[in-house]
Amino acid sequence: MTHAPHPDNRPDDPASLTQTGRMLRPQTNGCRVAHDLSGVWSFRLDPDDEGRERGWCRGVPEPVPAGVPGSWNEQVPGARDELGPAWYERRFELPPVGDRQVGIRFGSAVYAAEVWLNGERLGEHEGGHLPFMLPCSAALADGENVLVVRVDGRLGRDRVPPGLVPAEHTHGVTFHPDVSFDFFPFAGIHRKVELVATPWLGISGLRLETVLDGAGAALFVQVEAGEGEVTLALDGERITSPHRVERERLWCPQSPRLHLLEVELRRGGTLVDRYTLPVGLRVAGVEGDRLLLNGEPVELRGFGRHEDFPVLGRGTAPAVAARDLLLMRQLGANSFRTAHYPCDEETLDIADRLGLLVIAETPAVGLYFADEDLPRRQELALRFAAELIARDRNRACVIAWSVANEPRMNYPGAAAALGQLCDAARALDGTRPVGYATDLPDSPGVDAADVIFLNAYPGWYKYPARLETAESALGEQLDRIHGQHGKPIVITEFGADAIPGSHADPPALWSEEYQAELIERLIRVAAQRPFVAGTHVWAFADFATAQGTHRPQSINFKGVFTRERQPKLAARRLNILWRNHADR
Ligand code: GCB
Repeated sequence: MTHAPHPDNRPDDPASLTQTGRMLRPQTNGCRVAHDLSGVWSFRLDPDDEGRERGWCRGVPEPVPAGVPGSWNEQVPGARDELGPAWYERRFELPPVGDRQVGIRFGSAVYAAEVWLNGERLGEHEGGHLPFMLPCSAALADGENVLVVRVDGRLGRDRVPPGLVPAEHTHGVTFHPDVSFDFFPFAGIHRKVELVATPWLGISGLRLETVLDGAGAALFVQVEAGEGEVTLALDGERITSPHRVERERLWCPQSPRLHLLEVELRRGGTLVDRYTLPVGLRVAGVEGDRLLLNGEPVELRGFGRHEDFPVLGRGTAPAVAARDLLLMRQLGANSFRTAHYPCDEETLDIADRLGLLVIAETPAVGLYFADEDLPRRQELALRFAAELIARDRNRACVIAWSVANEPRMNYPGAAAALGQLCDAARALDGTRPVGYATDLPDSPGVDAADVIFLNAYPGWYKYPARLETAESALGEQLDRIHGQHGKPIVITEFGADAIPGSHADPPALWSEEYQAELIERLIRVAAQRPFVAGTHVWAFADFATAQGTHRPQSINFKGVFTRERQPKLAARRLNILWRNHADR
């Protein structure tokens, strides 16, 4: 265990708080305050981008009310296709923070945010779906405070995920707004905003690692903190690092045990800081062509899941996350992928509690490798992977990183760029397998992954309406990939659109029967192959897309549940297939 002062952790160093915010999620206890600023904010679109010039950073004129968290697109009438910039304002009285360093932490603002407090610029952050903290002690007023945020959700080739991408680097479909990915580019403040007060020179970082060790495991705890004495307790008992635990105490889908880790920092006998964390102890890895959990082969059964719900857009709500993950468990699923970006932290809290195994994906969907702006996109993809790993590295539920989804491989630099992303993730966290979801498993670059995440649509985009051909095509593809690489394969996407209420006998494209039948047949093909370590149906629920002629009602209907979370036939079918698994 180390508890040397973190070099960045100096009272007047803004970087220290930013770093702390990334690594330690806010909490309220006797030493720390996390004051939730969610609620009704003031909002105004700024399509001409004149707000800066007009001084809106001191207060937004003629606003409308808007809920945070939430996207503005389905919330504010008329704003559906507007991607900003837009301005948000929230006034608050300073809660009793005492003599602590204070920052404002955003769970996610899509795509870029610039923040002012009482007219003073606090900073900015690029990239959605990942938290950032801006120190604000010096700008705080004792009474009322005016927090203003400019959010820019516009698309660009120099952003990740990229937008306005030339057609030769997309799947060849045209959307409005002009995205190269298949989900609506919702914009806004999508997750909690918190005013966070932490002790000066307190606990700034925590890193956990569980290692199998004979009949049990050893938990290593590394604490970064200011000067002083650090103590650890697990479930109320003092421990030191490494700490041995028996096998029955390990976390797994059948038994998602969480233990309460308490870290305390004392100076001269006085308690200075305290941080608590529910932790699951488990080990994820790959051996040969098997994916392992706690040293045993594990099979992932589940879905790709978007954060998407009517009116909220991509704004998160714990009730929606709880319903989704409870439904997954009820069906017999044990896993999901956070497609195509990191999911909300409260969703991961639920996954930890329910024993769901998560493939955590970065926002790097639709990467392409043409020269224009390439260094910028790669820099962002690397940065976002690092931010994701910093946020989620101590999570039991997260068992693998996916560093991209369906990168276009038609440029010579593609394989090297993917290799660099995988290596970077492994260098930051050597405790989990790394991969990227690909629809092009025969391209160079695949070897950079520890697990092959395969997106495949036989029976839909390929061989539509031909169920038997779809089965044999998937079988051949799996055997070929396995023969070439000898690695475990998780089928991270397969499925078919089913318009809710559309029925056909015999099964036909777009009907609930066809979707159910195709999913069942392909799962059976995978089940015959022990090197297939998982099947994730695309998708858990229907979700909004941009407008395009191939997306009726601007919805991707590959959900097993509707967008409102009502079951289609496929849900029943999956339940029959999955209900007898021991780790339900
Ligand atoms: C894919 C993409 C996913 C799409 C899906 C589809 O391969 O990864 O984002 O939504 O196909 O339904 O076309």
